Amino acid sequence: MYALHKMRERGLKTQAIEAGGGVGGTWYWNRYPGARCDVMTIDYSYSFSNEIQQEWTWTERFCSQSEILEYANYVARKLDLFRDIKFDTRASSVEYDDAKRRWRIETEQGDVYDAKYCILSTGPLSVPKGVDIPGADDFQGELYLSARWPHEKVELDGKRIGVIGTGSSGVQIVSVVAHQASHLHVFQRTPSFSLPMRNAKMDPEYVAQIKKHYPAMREVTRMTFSGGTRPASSRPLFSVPVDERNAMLEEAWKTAGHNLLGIFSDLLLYKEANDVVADFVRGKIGEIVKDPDVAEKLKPKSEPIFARRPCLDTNYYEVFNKDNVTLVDCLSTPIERITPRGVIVAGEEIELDVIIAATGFDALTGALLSIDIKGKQGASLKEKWAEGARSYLGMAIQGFPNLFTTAAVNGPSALANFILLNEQNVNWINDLLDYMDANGFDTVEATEEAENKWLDRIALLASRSLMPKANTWYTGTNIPGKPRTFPMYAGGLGRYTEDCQLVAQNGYEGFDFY
Ligand code: N01
Repeated sequence: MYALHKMRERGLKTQAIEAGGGVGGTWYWNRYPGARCDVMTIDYSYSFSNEIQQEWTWTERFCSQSEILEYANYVARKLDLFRDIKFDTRASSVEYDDAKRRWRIETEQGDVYDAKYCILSTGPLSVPKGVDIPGADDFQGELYLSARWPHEKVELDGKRIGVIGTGSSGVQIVSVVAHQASHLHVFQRTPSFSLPMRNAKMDPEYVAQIKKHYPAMREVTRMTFSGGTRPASSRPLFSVPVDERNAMLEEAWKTAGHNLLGIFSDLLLYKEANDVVADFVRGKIGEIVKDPDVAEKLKPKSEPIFARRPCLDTNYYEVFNKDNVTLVDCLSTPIERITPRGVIVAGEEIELDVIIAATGFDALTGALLSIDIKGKQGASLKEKWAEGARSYLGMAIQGFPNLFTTAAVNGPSALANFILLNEQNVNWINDLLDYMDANGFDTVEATEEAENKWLDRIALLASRSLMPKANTWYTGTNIPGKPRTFPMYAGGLGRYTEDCQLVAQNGYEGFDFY
């Protein structure tokens, strides 16, 4: 949406193509019960227009999907974006014409567009993995994918429900549908670390403070690691005396679980420090869940905490104390198959009226590779990325001139506040186009050398982090056959922004212009 606005502002003729039936992306598709953002709304909102940030008022600290979708629609109306967006339209191929030096974009609906520049803002989590369990098509009850939740109301009250998957989506769904189902079976393969969200209504005085100081606050947050107001510390965990450290952990748990990530500096760098926080959270699970056997199964043990994206919940662990909730440990007893009536585990059929699959996404590269993208001399992106994504700054790809990606795989992507990252990317691309106009260039292309150096930088940053150690959508291991890589920039939004600024200051080094 911001790319469309910015490109229109510079006087270009623009056309946006959108697969969904409305704006909002993730928040258009993921309408499942309990869907809510795990970044605070004062951060997860546009900063480029002070008018927008003054006019709009969030009602909660962490907002619901419906409110974020409302916000997206408000921004689209405010900027008059709708007239340039073609909805229900999915790009099928994007091909470079070497002779014309233009992009030919075809859609599944049969449209053909011809463009000098093409910006791909397809998102890191937009291609659902689906249900890769035998028999899924035979199920005669209702089967819903969290990421393709129906627009009409789904009646869940009093039904026998099974939720498959316990990542962020599954955890949010379970926390809500446990109170609706006659019985809920939670099919958990790898347990997630989930932290208390401590959501709350926004206090009007607080809102007034934020609005008064918003522009200055944004200047600071866009140069932080996460791109938000979450605390960050320079203190390594073991530098803090044990009593003080424990008090800090307790305080974070009590006030806002996501603060646990920021109160020490080395949790993603040093396994022993990470273990202390992981043990603390495992201890909390043990305190909350009354049945020790269930508690033990809910405790994540295979990955460092925060190496997978942590979930934020409202009373997730608490629902396992309810008589109508059963945890099925799919690590010891995997789902064998789905039948017309339910799910078979350990040779026994669990009868269900509704199955909700929150099984994740072909993340980071999935959406780009679902389009047949061909660059110079017909070279295909799929082939170029066969061993993993390769781009420069996460915004430009060698061999694909005048094609840009935003908040994409080789940038901070889903590790940063997605809205501010998108703004940074779009502004940077806009400045690059200014530079081209000022110097009479028509075409820009990343060099292979720049791409290699950038990938070395990503690898170096990743090598210092515990994140690549986990099996997760970060590393692509959730999709069978996908190469295992850690393709995101792990240095934080602020440092990434500085890297991009340096490239611009050095005359857009790493790019060829012609
Ligand atoms: O997906 P996931 P998600 N049988 O990949 C399980 C963002 N997000 O949609 O780990 C049984 O994390 C799988 O098990 P395993 C956020 O960035 C944000 O929940 O492969 N289980 C795992 O438990 C998040 O990280 C928000 O062993 C199967 C689960 O399905 C990202 O989206 C809310 C299975 C998938 O978890 C993705 O989250 C929601 C099978 N065959 C999402 N296949 C907020 O802002 C998969 N699983 C709060």
